[in-house]
Amino acid sequence: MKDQLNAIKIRAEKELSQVTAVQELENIRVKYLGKKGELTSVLRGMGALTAEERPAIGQLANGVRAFLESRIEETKRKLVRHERSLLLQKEAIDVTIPGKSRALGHRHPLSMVMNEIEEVFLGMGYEIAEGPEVELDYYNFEALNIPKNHPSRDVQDTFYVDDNIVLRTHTSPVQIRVMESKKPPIKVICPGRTYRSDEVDATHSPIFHQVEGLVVDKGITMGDLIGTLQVFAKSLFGEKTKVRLRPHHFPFTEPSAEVDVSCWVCGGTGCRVCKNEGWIEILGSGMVHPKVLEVCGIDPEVYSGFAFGLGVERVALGKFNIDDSRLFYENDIRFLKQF
Ligand code: 2NM
Repeated sequence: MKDQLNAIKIRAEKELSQVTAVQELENIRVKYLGKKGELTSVLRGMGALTAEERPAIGQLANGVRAFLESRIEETKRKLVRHERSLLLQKEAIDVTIPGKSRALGHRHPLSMVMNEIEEVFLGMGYEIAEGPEVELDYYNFEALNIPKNHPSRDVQDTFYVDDNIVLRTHTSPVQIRVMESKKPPIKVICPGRTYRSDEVDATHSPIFHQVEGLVVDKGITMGDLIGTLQVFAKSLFGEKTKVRLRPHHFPFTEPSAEVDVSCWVCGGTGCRVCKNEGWIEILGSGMVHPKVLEVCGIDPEVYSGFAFGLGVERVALGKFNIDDSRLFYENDIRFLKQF
């Protein structure tokens, strides 16, 4: 029996030294120390020993069991530690690897120009007004004193939804809505998308953008209009910029004028950008027609006002020296990245 116990000890020790996983270790424990284990069955056979043999063998057997239990515990600790360090290695994150940088976008060049224009007028105390892009014929034409036979009403120029509804051809209908809904003093600009049935080319698009301005109060004069346009032109094109008004005709203003600014490239001496004119046309303007004030419920004997309008694409083309407005709508990142 003594030999049996020593043999078990040697075999178990050898097996323990080769264990590589916690589960294998458990199998060994069951094999030797479990209910039906080898050591257990040897101990069961102790009843057959004589009273003299029993203490020595019992001591030896307990010693083997204690030895195996402690070796199993020790091996288990080693294995757990080893398995944990493997797992940590596998899951290690190298916090020193540089992060992926995200490409940051920016505003569209048309929005940049639009925002810049808005900032100038906000600085002069204007409010921003918005309105529907699908508009009643009444607000887009009728209230603006645009007669039934006016060419801008033709289907060649305007997108009709039905007889009474159009895609707005300018943002002026927003200003009619403002004048209808509030009393002077009125100081608003109306930025937004507008629609005309134009064939697409370098300077035309069926969708484009406008900013229109409107001031109505007692005693507003052409002088106020000119001063306002001067402040605006200098802010957008530089301090040296000059403004020039040429007589013109719009149904909704009287008198009306087209507005030129001195060329922002050559300063007025003449160059390729201004086609040797020294001046570049960017705005339409005038004193709001008495009939327009009247249909909005504003007494033209008491109040007067000025209005102006500009095309955002046109200003952006000039400001950024771009030769084709189709580039604004194609969303080609190589184009947009340049601004
Ligand atoms: C322009 C030129 C001149 C204009 C007039 C009005 C309103 F509503 F007051 F009658 N809004 N915008 C106007 C005047 C627009 O754009 C070239």
